[in-house]
Amino acid sequence: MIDLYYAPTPNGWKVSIMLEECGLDYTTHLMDLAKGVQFAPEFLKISPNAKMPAIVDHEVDGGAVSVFESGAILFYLARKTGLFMPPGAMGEKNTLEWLFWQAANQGPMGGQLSHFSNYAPEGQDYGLKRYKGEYERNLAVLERQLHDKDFILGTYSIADIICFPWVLIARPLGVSLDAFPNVSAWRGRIKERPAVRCGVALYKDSQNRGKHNAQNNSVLFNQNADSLKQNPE
Ligand SMILES: N[C@@H](CCC(=O)N[C@@H](CS)C(=O)NCC(=O)O)C(=O)O
Repeated sequence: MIDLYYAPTPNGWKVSIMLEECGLDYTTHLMDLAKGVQFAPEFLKISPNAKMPAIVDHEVDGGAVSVFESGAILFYLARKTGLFMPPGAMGEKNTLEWLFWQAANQGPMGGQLSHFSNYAPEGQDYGLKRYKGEYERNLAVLERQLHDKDFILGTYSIADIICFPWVLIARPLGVSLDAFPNVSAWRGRIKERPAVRCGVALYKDSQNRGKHNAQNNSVLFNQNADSLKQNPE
């Protein structure tokens, strides 16, 4: 059994999709991020960055294993199951490149674009323009990668699973995929997979959708070092 610490966001979907794709048994712990449950000392032992997704795998010889950061979780689960990663050292290397790319580029830029378009006070034109440009730049990277293949590494893998959720929400972020036909077709192929539909539907009713924003929630939107200092070991 795997414990999944989750909220229904693109970063959460990466892991719910993977668990569904692998057919693994899991128990979902829905996290109310707007209330600050991510800073609870028990959760920080699992996820020291105070963010979901995270998992605890209880099916390991010698005790439970916790994993934080979506890219690390997908890699761990691909290794555990032997699924959704091309074989061999080169397959692993190729996969890691895209996991790191997503976690260091597409994810943070998409996250900032989401912040400025959905949650920041009005009138943040520079932030909005910068992160829309960066989000689109990352779409262009994917567009080039997909010009001669159906999936990022040729066959469906955790490289696709990690990148898909931030492309799924392009329209709510105010970005059209018309200029990215390869990405648009890839998105459509992945969206139809039954496991992907299940993963994205998990606790859909609990999505934030702009309800909590920078003006009415100081837990999620005004964090600083003190957010973590309040809960020392
Ligand atoms: N790089 C992290 C990003 C995780 C992340 O940003 N999670 C957000 C929700 S999408 C979170 O837990 N936010 C709570 C907070 O910022 O306090 C990953 O890919 O796992």
